[in-house]
Amino acid sequence: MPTHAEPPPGVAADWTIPQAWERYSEAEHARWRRLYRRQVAQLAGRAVPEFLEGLARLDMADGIPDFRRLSGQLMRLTGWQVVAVPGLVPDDVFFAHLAERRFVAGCFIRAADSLDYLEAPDVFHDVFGHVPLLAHPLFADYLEAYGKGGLRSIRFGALHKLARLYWYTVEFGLIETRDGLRIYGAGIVSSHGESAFALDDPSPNRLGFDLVRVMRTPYRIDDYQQSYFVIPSFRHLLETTLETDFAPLYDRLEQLPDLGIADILPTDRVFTRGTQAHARVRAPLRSAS
Ligand code: HBI
Ligand code: FE
Repeated sequence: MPTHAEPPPGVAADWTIPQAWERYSEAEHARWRRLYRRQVAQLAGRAVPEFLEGLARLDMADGIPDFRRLSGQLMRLTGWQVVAVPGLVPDDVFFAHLAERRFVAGCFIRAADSLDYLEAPDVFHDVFGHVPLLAHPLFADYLEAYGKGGLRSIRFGALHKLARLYWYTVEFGLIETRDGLRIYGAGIVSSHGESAFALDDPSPNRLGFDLVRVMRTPYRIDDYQQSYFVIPSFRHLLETTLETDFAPLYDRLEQLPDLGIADILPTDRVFTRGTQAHARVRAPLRSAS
């Protein structure tokens, strides 16, 4: 994705567009409700309580949320807003929005015949998946810190490494709780299949989160993850990110080779040593980042 790209015609300089909430059809709202109900059932006992609490406070059960109304609710809770964008936006634009506590979300909803397969993030992934945790103060601060770190990483030429942190936390993170492991990553909580796989399947590794370790680990965009990383708490994630001086870290990472996507190191805290059966049988690695 090139930085400093010009927005397409009809798109504002910051890449936002009007959501045009009035234009959703009743069939689209019904599709959202179906996805919502199915995921709420799937997430009981699987999602971290803070996600479920956020979901309950934001009332988005009745249909595709109007971002103006949702932003009003979120603004009162943690000072975040949700703004509409036409699809993927350039990295620098994405980070600049996060740094200002604006979450960018797609407006379209997936087709009725592909509820489980997504090529581009839709409104269900972006809003159901990402927004509930933005009602949690520590996670809200983490995402702002990530946006600021992202803007700096572009200057260091280290975006690639920082994107792995986003992937293995914001999108596919697991967390340790008193009741066992729970999911919090938006890519998992918005996926019916992966919300069971990430937590219950014997195939993937589940390893303790370590910032440098994660930044050395490639990820897949074409199938379920082969390794998930477990944070001890949202406070730990936020404090690690705020306390780390990323400039020397990026220098160090230059010297350290990337790890294999499913490697387990002697220094890893191992929650699950995965069989990798899913990755071997279903879908050999085609693309890693
Ligand atoms: N744009 N709309 C949108 N959503 C994203 O998640 C996103 C993006 N542009 C860039 C981007 N993510 C990456 O920079 C991060 O995933 C690292
Ligand atoms: Fe996402």
